[in-house]
Amino acid sequence: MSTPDTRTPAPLPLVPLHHQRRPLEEMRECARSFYEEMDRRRTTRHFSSEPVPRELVEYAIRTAGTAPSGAHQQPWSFVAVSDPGLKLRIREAAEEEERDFYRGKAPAEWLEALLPLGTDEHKPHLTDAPWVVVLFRKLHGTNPDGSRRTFYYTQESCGIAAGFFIAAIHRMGLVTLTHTPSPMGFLRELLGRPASEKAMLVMPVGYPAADARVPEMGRKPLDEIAVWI
Ligand code: IYR
Repeated sequence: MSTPDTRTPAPLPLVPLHHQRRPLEEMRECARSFYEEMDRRRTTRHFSSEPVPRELVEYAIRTAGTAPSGAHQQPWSFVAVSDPGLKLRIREAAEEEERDFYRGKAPAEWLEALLPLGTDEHKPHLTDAPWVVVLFRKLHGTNPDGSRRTFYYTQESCGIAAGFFIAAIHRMGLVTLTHTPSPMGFLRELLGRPASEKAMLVMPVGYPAADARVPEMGRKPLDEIAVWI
């Protein structure tokens, strides 16, 4: 008798789905109130330095970790930084990259697109915010024998997880911002991540500053973003 090949994965056992069916009226109310809550979310660059308990950031990361991912490979690491010295080093390195970006490296069209938002190379939120959470995308995994394991749809998976994270932060009454210093290679080194991971988003997390401001702008209405066929 041949021994079974333990490397061949078997389908997982199926368990009942826990699904709470709601009356239609309640569904309407949930749909509306969730939309309205998410529509109140704004990206501000003005953070308070008031501390935020680690437990809250843990819940946002737990929530992000509930995101669907390619082949359920969960190709993400969330590195939460509160150490002031490390936040300062992240800020200094990000501002150095951003200086080059804003002073010539970026194509004119890109800088023009950013003008209405008023962004520049100064990133005080990276030291003002009590937490800076860096989302790393796992480019691949490792098999038990040490060989490389391909991960699928890592960009999509991490994008969805980031969305969950942002929604969780908003829902608990905090603010965050998706900062994308470019290039981001310095983060892997500063935060001691392996070569198999690539920094994707830098998200300061905290309370908004008392005088926080946001650009006056709206969102596209439904008929501009939805197509019904
Ligand atoms: N990475 C730069 C530039 C930037 C790019 C986009 I697209 C934005 O929506 C905002 C900023 C920065 O973080 O400032």
